[in-house]
Amino acid sequence: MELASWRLLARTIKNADVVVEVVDIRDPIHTRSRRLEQMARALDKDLVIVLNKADLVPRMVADKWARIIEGQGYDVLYVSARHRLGTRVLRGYIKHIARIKPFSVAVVGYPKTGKSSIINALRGRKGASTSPIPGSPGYTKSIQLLKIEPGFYMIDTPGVIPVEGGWPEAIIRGRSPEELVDPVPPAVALLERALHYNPRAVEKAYGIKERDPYRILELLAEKRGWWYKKTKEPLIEEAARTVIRDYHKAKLLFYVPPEEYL
Ligand SMILES: Nc1nc2c(ncn2[C@@H]2O[C@H](COP(=O)(O)OP(=O)(O)OP(=O)(O)O)[C@@H](O)[C@H]2O)c(=O)[nH]1
Ligand SMILES: [Mg+2]
Repeated sequence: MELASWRLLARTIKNADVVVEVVDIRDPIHTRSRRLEQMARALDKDLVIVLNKADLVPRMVADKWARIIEGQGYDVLYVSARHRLGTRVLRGYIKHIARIKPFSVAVVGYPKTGKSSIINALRGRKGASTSPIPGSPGYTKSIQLLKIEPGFYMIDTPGVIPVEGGWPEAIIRGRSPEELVDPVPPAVALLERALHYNPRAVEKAYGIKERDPYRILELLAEKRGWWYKKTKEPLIEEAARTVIRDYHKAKLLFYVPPEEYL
């Protein structure tokens, strides 16, 4: 999977008038990039942090996250690109801080936070390609300039690298499941986290009541009919990749409560 290099991002930010960092509101702590934020500051650019996928959390949770990050001295808005919620406000907000015309906005952030979707929502039509799972066809591979309206341009960028951190952080930050040599440990860590934050997440997604992550993978493989041909044991690797994909598709749904941060 091709991601943006820090050098390319620095160049893109340098050439832009405003920087929008897109964050996944399900887990803002792990999908914010301090390095990107520092880069924007060092280059003296106006930065707006956009918490996306607000349709996946209760309104109160979205409000709280916005207030926490605002309290750290950032401009913050939350939106749902999918439901076009808050996108008109975002559009006005960017125009307000850009002041001059023409201007361009660099849209940056970790993979799969919804950068391309936000650009499409602001445009009112497609243009930037999108995809649900890291590395699946449709992810942004190179920077692309898109017109929102006359004099208002947005620059779509690939997800930032490196997608670092242990499990399950790297998954949450958009590491491609296809790139994992062994998807089981990250899926186990992700399931643990899911059950911790939403005890009913697994039952809702798969109709499985079990709470042991490894056992959940076995049951899911059995349910879907995934077996090793020779040994007839459940193919848990396939179940593990499914769990990871389902986090990205928000079929396996949980979010980190803002109280966690305070
Ligand atoms: N529920 C929900 N899903 C969203 C929202 N915005 C984007 N998505 C979904 O998130 C996935 C990733 O969206 P993209 O716009 O491709 O994300 P991206 O940040 O451009 O991804 P890369 O180009 O791979 O870095 C897609 O499946 C979108 O449909 C949203 O507001 N709510
Ligand atoms: Mg994209």
